[in-house]
Parts: sequence; structure tokens; C-alpha cells
Amino acid sequence: MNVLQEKLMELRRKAFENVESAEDLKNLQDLRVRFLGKKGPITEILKGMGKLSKEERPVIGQLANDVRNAIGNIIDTKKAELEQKLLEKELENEKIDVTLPGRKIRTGSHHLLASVIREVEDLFIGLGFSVAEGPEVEEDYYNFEALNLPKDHPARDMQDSFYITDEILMRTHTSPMQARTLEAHKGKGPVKIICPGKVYRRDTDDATHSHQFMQIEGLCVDKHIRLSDLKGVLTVFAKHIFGEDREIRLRPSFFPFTEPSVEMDISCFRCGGHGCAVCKGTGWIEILGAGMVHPNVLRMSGFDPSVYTGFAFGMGPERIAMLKYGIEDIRHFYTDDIRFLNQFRRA
Ligand code: 2NL
Repeated sequence: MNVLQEKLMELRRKAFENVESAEDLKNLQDLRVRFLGKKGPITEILKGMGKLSKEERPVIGQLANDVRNAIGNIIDTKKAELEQKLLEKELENEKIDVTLPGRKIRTGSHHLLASVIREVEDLFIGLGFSVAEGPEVEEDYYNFEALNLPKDHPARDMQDSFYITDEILMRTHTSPMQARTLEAHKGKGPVKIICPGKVYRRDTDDATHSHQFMQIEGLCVDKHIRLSDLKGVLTVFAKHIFGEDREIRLRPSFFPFTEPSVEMDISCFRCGGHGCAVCKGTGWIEILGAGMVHPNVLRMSGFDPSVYTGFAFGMGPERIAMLKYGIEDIRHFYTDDIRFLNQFRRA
């Protein structure tokens, strides 16, 4: 064996040894470049063939090609082996247990109060009313003055309202938004709106009082609006919320912003009017206050009371919900106890 033959055999031995112990694909690729690359020793030998004798040339040429092919083959084999190992490792790492139970997705739902308010809104929207919402921090003018409650009126007791300055307070009802809407219509009807929202009173919280609560007020002003319109609309409302069999009854009452003023009862939805614990034996349940808009209120908002008339009403959605669902403490609406809320999850 001559020197070149020995050198080739040694290269082959070394390459096999290195490939055998290669640990990863990068390692293996480096070996391929080192032994078989353009600047590698075998290429070098093949390039130098021209300098060899006629007899030597085919022998060394054959051997160099054989060695190159052998090294190429063993690298390919090793590569396939390493790739398989890598795949197995990835499969092992990414193994999932398809028998594990799924994670429970907890969805939210509307608050009972939000649902009741929406139910009332939807009914009135169906009757041609629009929903009007406005500021909770209000001017004294819109909260009281424009509603026929002048500065010296006894219902304006400082003790009962959250004043921020002499002229600014937390609204005590949603009526100021109705006065704002009337004013914006510049003396031209019709105005048919429903105003839901938060209101504030300086009360001590207990089972039936909350310093912050909700109100829904409605207002309908146009030519020729009469008390019978109020009766018709509110009968539809009572039947929609408390059942088709409901009857209504109006009792005389007083509000500074309506004349005449009434309080509306519905026939008891529990006993149908015979008398039970819900209606305290009377057969009737008080549900809201209402009346014909006071001429002073119309005038102050730019309407001519000899041309335009209207009815208005106000209700407490907490009371509606408490009656309908037998809830005994108004504080349940505001303490966010999930055990309470979960009883009123609706689609
Ligand atoms: C109640 C009574 C009521 C009104 C609210 C109203 C608003 C304007 C003009 C006239 Cl802008 N009236 N609102 C009228 C009567 C009764 O609420 O007991 N609420 C819980």
C-alpha cells in the first residue's frame, strides 16, 4: 500500500469513528463539510490525480471514490438515526392526555337589575319610546327648578340630597334628563322617552332603602295626550311585566311635577286579587307613581301647555324585581354575592 492509499484508509477510519459519536445534526453536518467538502482531504486527493502515474491513477481514483461514498453513506444513515431520535423526543415532550376532563369555561351573565331594566326598556321601545340617558351629577335647575320644585320647596331638603356645591348635586331622580330632553325639543312634540339610570338620596341603607338606587321614568308629550293614554300604556306595561291577567287601579296622589298625580296598583300576581302575603291581604300591589305633566313643567321647558299635554311616570326597578322574584333585601342588588346573582342567570 502506498502513502495515498494509507491516507485514504486512515481518513475512512477517522470519519467512521467521528460520525459514530456525533451527537446532533449540527455536529454531523460539520463532519460532512470537514471530510467531504470542497476544501476537504478527499477532494484534495482527487484534485491531485493528474500528478499520479498512469498505473496509480485508476487505483487511487477508485479508492478515493469508494471512501467518499462510504463516508457519505454512513453520514446519511447517522442523519436518519438522529432525526428519528429527535422526532421521538418531540413526540414524548408534546404528549397530551386526551382522557383529561376539559377546563370549565365560566361565562358571565346580566345582573338581575340590568335584565329587568332592559325588559322594561324593550317594551317601551316597542311602543315607540326612545331611551334617553344623561348625567348623574346634575344642576340644581334641572333636578328641581325645572320640575316645579322652586328653591323654597319643602321636598328640596338639603338633608335629603348629596350636594356637591350650592348649585350642583347627585341627581335624586332621573327626571332632570326628561326636562333636558323637553328643553332640547324647543316646544315641539312629540316627545316619547324612557329614562333609566342611577339616582342618589341621603338615606341610611337598610332592607328597603339604599343611598344609590335605580329609577326608570317615562314621559310622553304631544298634542291631545290624555289620562286615558297613561292608563292604556301603563296597563300594557303591567301585563307585560307581571302577566296578561293583570288589572290596574289608579289612586289619587301628589307629585310636584304632575297634576293630577296618581299611584298605580296592579292586581296581585300571586293570588289574583283574593288577598295573600305578597299583597298583604288587599289584592293590590303598589307599582309606580305617575300623572299628567304639570303645566309649569311644560312651560319652563318651552312647551305651550294650552297646545301640548303629556303623561309621565316613575318606578323603581329594584322594587319591581323584589316583588316579581320575592327578594327581601334591596342590598342584595349592590353587594354582588355570587350566590345571589347565580340564581338569576338568564340566557
Ligand atoms: C315615583 C314617581 C314620578 C314623574 C315621576 C315626571 C317627569 C317630568 C315631568 C313630570 Cl319631566 N313627571 N316624572 C312623574 C310622576 C311620578 O315618579 O314614585 N317614582 C319612583
